[in-house]
Amino acid sequence: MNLKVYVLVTGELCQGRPPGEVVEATLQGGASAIQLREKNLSGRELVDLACKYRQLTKRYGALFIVNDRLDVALAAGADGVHLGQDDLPARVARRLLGSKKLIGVSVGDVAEARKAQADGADYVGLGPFFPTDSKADVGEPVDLATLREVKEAVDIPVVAIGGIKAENAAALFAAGADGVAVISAVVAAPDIAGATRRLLAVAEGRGLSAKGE
Ligand code: TZP
Ligand code: MG
Repeated sequence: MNLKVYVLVTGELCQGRPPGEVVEATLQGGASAIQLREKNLSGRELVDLACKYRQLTKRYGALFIVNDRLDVALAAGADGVHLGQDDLPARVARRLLGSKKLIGVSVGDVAEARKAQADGADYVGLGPFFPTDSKADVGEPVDLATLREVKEAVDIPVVAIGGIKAENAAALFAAGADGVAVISAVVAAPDIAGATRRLLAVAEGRGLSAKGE
């Protein structure tokens, strides 16, 4: 499961560009996973978009995860679903999805991470590490010490989230993050593929160069 550069795509944050084009551009830049994250679309709109993202991610060999909506994930043949602390419990989602689909759970501390793993999660998203405008009610900030503790506490991959960009991601990987999940650093970037390449370079320990390659 490659979650090194995990891009959450929310149409409203794509600066007027069609979300399908944004997904393709980030895949061209090397995104390893894409999440459909929409809070204001109808079920029908979500399924249409999810089927589009499914085709694109398949073509590029990337994972495809749907936020919140297990029904949409199943309808589109996504690889899995991502759930917050107030969504369907992971244990219930696991029962409904069976063993083959991925379940990600948002956590903010060690206790939530342990519970997510016990409930059948395949990875946790830990954050927010830095201030973000992309999510309201984002919860208490998480620090690098907590990241190290969560890495010790669970065996599943830990993906860092919240205000992450190429310039601040290295410390997270150094502290053990298996990946970084980003919205604005990629989907709002003027050069979406370039922004993705720069994050991938940091994830792979190649640092930042002028061209991000
Ligand atoms: N969960 C915690 S912070 C966050 C989510 C979905 C938003 C991340 O967005 P950005 O733009 O990368 O800060
Ligand atoms: Mg949610």
